[in-house]
Formats: sequence, structure tokens, C-alpha cells
Amino acid sequence: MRLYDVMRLAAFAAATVLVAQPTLADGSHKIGSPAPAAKAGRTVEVVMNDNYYGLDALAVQPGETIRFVVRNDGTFVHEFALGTPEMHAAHQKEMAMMQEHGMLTATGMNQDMKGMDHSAMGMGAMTHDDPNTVLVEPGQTAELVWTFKSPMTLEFACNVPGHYESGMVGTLTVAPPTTK
Ligand SMILES: [Cu+2]
Repeated sequence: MRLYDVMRLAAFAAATVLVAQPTLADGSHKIGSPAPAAKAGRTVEVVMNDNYYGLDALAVQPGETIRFVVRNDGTFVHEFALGTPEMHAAHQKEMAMMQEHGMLTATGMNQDMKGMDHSAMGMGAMTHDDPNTVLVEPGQTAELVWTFKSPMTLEFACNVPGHYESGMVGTLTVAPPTTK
């Protein structure tokens, strides 16, 4: 193996470790898991605006896989995140930090800073790639496919600084169908 290859392998290994590191706020396995679109039994369209969702609440069944098609009709960047109120609170802190450091602007992620290693600042690699969230820039559409787990009450929310507080949050109930 030539020296160049060894160095390339080492760099690749280092990058893999960075990517594999779970983020602090990621407790997403408690609420379910990401799934391929083919597994989804139903599609839910979510329209986002400044600063609200086109739907107030949503009910799903335990074990159900939903394909969320999330469209941003607003002029600001918005997020569609699935989680408990505690998960959203933690994610809001992360996003506030991203904004503070110029990684997140009012309209999206700062492309110039993408892939920048912030470990020197003691924050690890700062990315927005939790499996239970999508960040959608104005005019864009993104998809999130999720299999829900056990019965629980969750929230779908936008954790862009200030948006949750201004009402960009809705109730997501995971419960078995009621029988008559
Ligand atoms: Cu928002």
C-alpha cells in the first residue's frame, strides 16, 4: 500500500467516526425509526409558512409508517421535526448555537460553512442531519419517512430559533384506532 493510500484511508476513517457520532439531542429511537418510502402506508402533506404549519394536529397508529412530504411556502427556512417536547427543547439549543455561529441563516444553512469541522470549538461536527427532522429552504420540498413506535403523545415542530415559541408546533398523537 502506498503512503498516499494509507493517508487517504486514515482520512476516511476519521470522517467516518465523525459521521457516526450520535448527536446529543438524538433520542429519536424512542419515538420510532426512519424507514424507506416503500414501507409507507400513507402520505401526509405538510405545508409550512412563516411561521405556522398547514395542519394543527395529526393522529397516527403505533407501528404505522408515514411518508411526510414537507413543502416550504414561506420566505424563511423552516423545519419539520418529530419528537417529544424535551427532544425539541434540546434541538432548539443546537439550532440556536448553529445560528450563533453563522451556520444557520434566516433562509437556510450557510453553504460556505457546510462540512466545516467545528471540533476545534469544542462542539464536534455541527450538522443538521438527525433522522427525525428535515430542514427545508423557501420554495423547497423535502421528504421524511418515519415508522412510529408505541402509543405516546408527540409534537411536530420547527426548531429554527423563535419559531416554536411563535406557534410553529402541532400535536402528533400515536394511538391505536378506537373500536366502537
Ligand atoms: Cu419555522
